[in-house]
Amino acid sequence: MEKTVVLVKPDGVQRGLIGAIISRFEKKGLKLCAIKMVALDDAILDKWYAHHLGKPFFKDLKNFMKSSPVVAMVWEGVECIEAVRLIVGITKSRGAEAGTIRGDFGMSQSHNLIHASDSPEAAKKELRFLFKGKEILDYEKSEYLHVYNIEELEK
Ligand code: FUP
Repeated sequence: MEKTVVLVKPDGVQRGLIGAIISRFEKKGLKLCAIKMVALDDAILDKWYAHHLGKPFFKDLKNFMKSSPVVAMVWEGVECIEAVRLIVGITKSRGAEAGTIRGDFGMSQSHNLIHASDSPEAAKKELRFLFKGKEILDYEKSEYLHVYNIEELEK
C-alpha cells in the first residue's frame, strides 16, 4: 500500500472545513495513519516548496501557509497518491471539477484548501519533513476487506 501526505491549509482550518475534508478521504476507503495540527515555519516551507523558490508568488505562498496552523495527515491506500490528487482537484479552485475538494469548496488559486503529495518521491520527502516514525501508526483496518478485492489487498 502507498502512503501520501495531506495538509488542510490555513483557509480550510479557518473556514471550518477540516471535518468535511477528512470525511472525503474516510468515505473513499482510505486509512488514516497519522494526524496532527502544526504551525509551519520558514525552515520547513523553504524545503516543502523548494520547487517554487524564486517564483513571484513564493513569498505570499509562505505567508499564507504560516497564517494559521495546518492539519497534517498521512493517508494510506492502494495507489492512493493518485487517488487523493483526483479528490483534491486542480490548483486553481475556481476551475476545479465539481465533486473535488477544491471544486466544491474553493474559488482561489492560492487559498486552495488542501495540499496532497504529487508523487511517491514527494510523499516520502513530506512524510520525513513532518512526522517522526512513531507518529505513523500501523493498524488493521477491517473496512479494507470490503473496500478492496483479495489481489488489491496484497499490494
Ligand atoms: P498543487 O500541487 O495543486 O497543490 O499546486 P503546486 O504544487 O503547483 O503549487 C503549490 C501551491 O502554490 C498551490 F497550492 C498554490 C500556490 N500557487 C500560487 O499561489 N500561484 C501559482 O501560480 C501556482 C501555485
